[in-house]
Amino acid sequence: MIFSSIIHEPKSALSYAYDENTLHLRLKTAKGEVKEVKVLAVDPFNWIPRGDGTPIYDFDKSSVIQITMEKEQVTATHDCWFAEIPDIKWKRTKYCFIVTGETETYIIGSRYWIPYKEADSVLYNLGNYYNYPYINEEDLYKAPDWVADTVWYQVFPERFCNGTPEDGRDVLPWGSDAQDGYHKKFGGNLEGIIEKLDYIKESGFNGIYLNPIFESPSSHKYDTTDYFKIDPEFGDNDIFGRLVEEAHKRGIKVMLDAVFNHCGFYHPFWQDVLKNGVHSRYFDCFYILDPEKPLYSGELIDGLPAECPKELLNYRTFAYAQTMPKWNTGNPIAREYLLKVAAYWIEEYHIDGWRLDVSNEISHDFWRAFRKTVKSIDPEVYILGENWDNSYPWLQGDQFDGVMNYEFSTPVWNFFGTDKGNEMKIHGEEFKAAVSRLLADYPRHITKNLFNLLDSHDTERILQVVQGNQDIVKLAYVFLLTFPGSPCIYYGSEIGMGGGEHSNRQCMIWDESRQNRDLYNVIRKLVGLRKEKESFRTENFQWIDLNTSMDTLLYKKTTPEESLYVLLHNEESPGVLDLPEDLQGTAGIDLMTGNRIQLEKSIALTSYDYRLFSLENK
Ligand code: ARE
Repeated sequence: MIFSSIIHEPKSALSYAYDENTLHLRLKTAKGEVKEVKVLAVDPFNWIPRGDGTPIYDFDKSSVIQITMEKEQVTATHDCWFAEIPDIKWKRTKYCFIVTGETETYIIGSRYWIPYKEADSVLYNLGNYYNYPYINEEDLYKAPDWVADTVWYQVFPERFCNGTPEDGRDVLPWGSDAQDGYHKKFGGNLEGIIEKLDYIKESGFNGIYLNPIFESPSSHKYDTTDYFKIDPEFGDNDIFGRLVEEAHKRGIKVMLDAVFNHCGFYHPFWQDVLKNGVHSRYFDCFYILDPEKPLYSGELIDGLPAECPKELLNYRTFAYAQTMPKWNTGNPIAREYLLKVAAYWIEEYHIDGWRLDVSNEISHDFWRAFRKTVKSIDPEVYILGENWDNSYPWLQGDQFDGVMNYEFSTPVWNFFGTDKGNEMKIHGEEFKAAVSRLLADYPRHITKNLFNLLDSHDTERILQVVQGNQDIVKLAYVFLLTFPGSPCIYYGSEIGMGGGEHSNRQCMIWDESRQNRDLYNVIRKLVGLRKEKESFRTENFQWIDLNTSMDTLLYKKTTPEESLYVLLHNEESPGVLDLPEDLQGTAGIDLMTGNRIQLEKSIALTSYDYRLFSLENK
């Protein structure tokens, strides 16, 4: 048995309280090596008097629960086993694993891994059991219930819709520059978003994520001047209040972008530091490297400091952007100020979520204080981090409810992206393994609250990733909208807009004759099905092995009522696929057509084809 491959850790993604009475346990073993895993679980204080009049207590072996674990996922290297320990009413649990390989069985405990013996003294040696000491309610991860049922729409306000084109602002003609720069202004504003709320609603979205809208000199607004004021180019605070009201009337949640890692060059605290140096009361709100040196070198261009080599920077920033001085969130003045911002937009305007910019570079300590502030006002507010990597340290119930799941996006880009320019091109088996690892690396109740996306304002649009192939884009959206977690669609991608990393913020195309309405209708259908069917949303996801060399994948999502089967044929050439025997001859519904079907022995697939079947669970 390859012991070095066996992985388990209490109080991790492999051992966590699912709720106040339930423990989820996972064990990873070398792929293909283990035939069966059982978990023995017990209340560690379950002792009974020996009954011979002596004050001796024996461990009550009859209290031990024995559960055979299910093989939950298979990654590139490991089989991932899962078991749920229910009804832990006394909140304590000790446990160990009984692992059976081809020829041997071992007891896997917290201190020793020993050959299985019938001897009770070994099997019930609690000193070798793993310990989950106590399930405390206040430690539980708990996200708002509405998040898992939300399909988000990301809006980049400057480029979405100009609701007041006649107001005389100095902006470029709408859509006049396909290769738009990040600092050009086309006039998108809040009135425009209000005007398009019916479009957003009719498309099926029930949440909007707005990139920053507070006062700032740039078009992206990630360099904030005033956190309490809507940028005048976008409107004003009253118009924002109306936007939230109109969105809520339509059952649409509103999430804002909190840029708390840094502020903009013209933020008054930073301006005070530039003016008064070490004598400023805000000096320690930032990270100045050498107080004796000037704070920035070079002239101002269009009112902003030019880019300067990082060696010349005399304060910490986002990246090396001189216009983005990093907040010292450990400083009481800075912390109080930012928490006041967080509270203000919830209390005054009833927003439903905060997306946290550059969240992985701000201290856990600040985020714990942030969560306490936000949840004390409204526990239903969604806290979403912008972390680009595995984020379990932020998702243990004391900080974030979810993160932007770029860990989901990356294998999707690598699998559906074509070879051209895609140095990380992967095929079916690697894709399945990467997705399985995602599902095995987060607790199940976290997975369903992650924010899954194919693209955003920081990435190439999905159409660009797949070199303009609209059929492959459909496959990617089928996967996004049937995967566990809250999906988000980036404005314009639903109508087939493309664009690379520096041309992905174009003005929205509202002329339907220039939109890909076929793609839009497929996405709208899938969004509708997702909102209607639990099988689309459930975190119960299983790959089904197909004996094929094609990049054709089949997975199922199971609920008590039905099993959803999703087939993705990520191949340019048509193909004929033999279905697994247990599916042959079964009756179900083709969800894209609504027709009842009888599954045959094999199925003919066209280029970049897909199917969604629903089979009733008898
Ligand atoms: C602009 C240009 C950049 C240029 C930069 C120079 O777009 O090409 O290098 O100026 O200063 C905002 C604007 C950007 C602007 C930036 C700086 O939207 O247009 O860049 O400000 O002025 C990492 C961070 C992640 C960050 C991305 C951009 O981890 O937090 O980089 N994303 C947020 C916002 C951005 C915003 C900022 C931060 C700053 O979403 O829109 O930029 O407030 C890998 C790494 C990630 C990395 C990712 C993307 O996956 O793992 O850590 O994200 O690549 O680079």
